[in-house]
Amino acid sequence: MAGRPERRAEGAPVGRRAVLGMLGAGAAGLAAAPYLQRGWERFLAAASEHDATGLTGLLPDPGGFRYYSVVGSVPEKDGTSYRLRVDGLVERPATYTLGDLRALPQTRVVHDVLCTDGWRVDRTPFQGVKLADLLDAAGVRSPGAAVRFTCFDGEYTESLTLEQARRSDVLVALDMQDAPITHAHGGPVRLYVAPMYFYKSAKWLSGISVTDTVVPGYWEERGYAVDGWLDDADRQGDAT
Ligand SMILES: Nc1nc2c(c(=O)[nH]1)N[C@H]1C(S)=C(S)[C@@H](COP(=O)(O)O)O[C@H]1N2
Ligand SMILES: [Mo]
Repeated sequence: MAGRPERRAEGAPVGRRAVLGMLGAGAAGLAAAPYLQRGWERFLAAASEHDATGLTGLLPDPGGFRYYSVVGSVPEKDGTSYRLRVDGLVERPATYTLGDLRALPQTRVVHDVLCTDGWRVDRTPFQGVKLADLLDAAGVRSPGAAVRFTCFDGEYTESLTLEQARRSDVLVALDMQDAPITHAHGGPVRLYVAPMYFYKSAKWLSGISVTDTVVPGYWEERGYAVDGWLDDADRQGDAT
């Protein structure tokens, strides 16, 4: 879909159950809820993205992942051009290169990945720097209570409370399935929030800003729950 989804009218919250219910209705449900439709990544054939075409099964779908982007094209960043900015309500704002992030202690988390669209990839390893470590290095200052994430696609945003952000299964991820994260999957650096639906895991991460309140992210402004907990969220990802 080329266009951006319509923005929902204010004051009409849609709970996660309601959203999942609509998604459960499949293509018909989506057609009835245009604001939930995706901006599918255009560099892949539209057919590979859309079960409604019936072609998905004919196309390679390595590892069971789909590729999502809310914009048509995203610049590629590498070890030379990539930067991650940490700022907002912190004592020590910082800018990290990919090399800086690789040099920090790495944590590996294995958890099931679930998208609200219904697909899942079980036991997926992600590895990178604990978000908590970057927040500690920056020194959160009062009245910091939440974290806002921005992306170098220029559109997508996400958010977590500070408490959620400090969980040990929330990573600034550099590797996925034990290899550097590819551009299509949000590389070189994406967020990985293991205990929540995959929409919380912002791809192409470029900014981490500490804020005083939770600022709803891209899909959250369009009806998704701000707290994207999986049903088994209590089970932390196994750090190895
Ligand atoms: N920047 C950005 N991050 C994003 C998205 C997106 O469109 N843009 N989609 C989200 C959704 S809904 C899902 S399911 C996952 C998909 O990740 P993948 O494309 O690596 O499978 O990324 C999440 N992070
Ligand atoms: Mo998703």
